[in-house]
Amino acid sequence: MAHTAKNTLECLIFDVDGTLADTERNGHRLAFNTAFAEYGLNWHWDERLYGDLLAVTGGKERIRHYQDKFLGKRILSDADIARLHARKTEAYVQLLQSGKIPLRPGVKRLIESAREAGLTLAIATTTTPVNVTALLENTLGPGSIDWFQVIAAGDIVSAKKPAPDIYHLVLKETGLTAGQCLALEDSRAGLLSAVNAGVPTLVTFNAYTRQQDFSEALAVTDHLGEVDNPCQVTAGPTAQGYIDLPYLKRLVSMTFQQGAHHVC
Ligand code: XBP
Ligand code: MG
Repeated sequence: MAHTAKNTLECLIFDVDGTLADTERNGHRLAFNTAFAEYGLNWHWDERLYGDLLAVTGGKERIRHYQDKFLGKRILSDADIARLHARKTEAYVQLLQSGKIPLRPGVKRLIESAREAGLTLAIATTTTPVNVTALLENTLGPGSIDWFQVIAAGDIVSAKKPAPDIYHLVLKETGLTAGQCLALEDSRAGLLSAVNAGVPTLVTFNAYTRQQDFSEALAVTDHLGEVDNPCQVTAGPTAQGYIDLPYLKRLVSMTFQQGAHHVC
């Protein structure tokens, strides 16, 4: 017999890059360029090129893709890429420590209200684990990493987003079902990763991702909004200026306890 019970929200799963903060254009991109210059490579990823390169998730994978698809020759071995990427990570963490990359509107508010309500918090991201710690500690404060029950990040899974592996890992480690969770993502790759693990998803797009297809999302908005900085919901139920917990609970209650459907 078919299951028709509605799902109840127990956990928010946050993507990091582009969702918690606008980390790509003036964060990761600059750190890649710093590492390239230090390694004597005359590579420079401008804003536009970087937008194209974001189609590939993961920094090491992005460098490999750049030399294979854009330069058409293999200049760096995988070991060289790993060393270069380690330097990029250091440069990126330094940028975060300078405090120049703030959280996006509404992120702190939503995380704080989820904590007050006793919801589980988790992270599902492609980026390197130390980057997550540095972002959280430099925006939400020391110790904020401990607010998250699970931090699933980087090479912990072999297949990065859009593969669902990172979401499967979060579900396994929280012991929750996909329908008890809501993912917050900013990109098509992130959305596919979540929905292919069965996790209902809200998309907060940004300048790099606004044109992407988010048709599988329960709701799409330009950001989470604040009282004095209302968000614009472009798909899904309308919000009164900002996305709050009652709104997200409503979204999840629109879904039913049944198997995940797969989107390609
Ligand atoms: C984020 C990424 C990451 C960062 C770089 O994707 O693609 O690769 O750009 O991080 P998502 P690393 O937001 O979907 O998780 O260089 O540490 O890999
Ligand atoms: Mg993202």
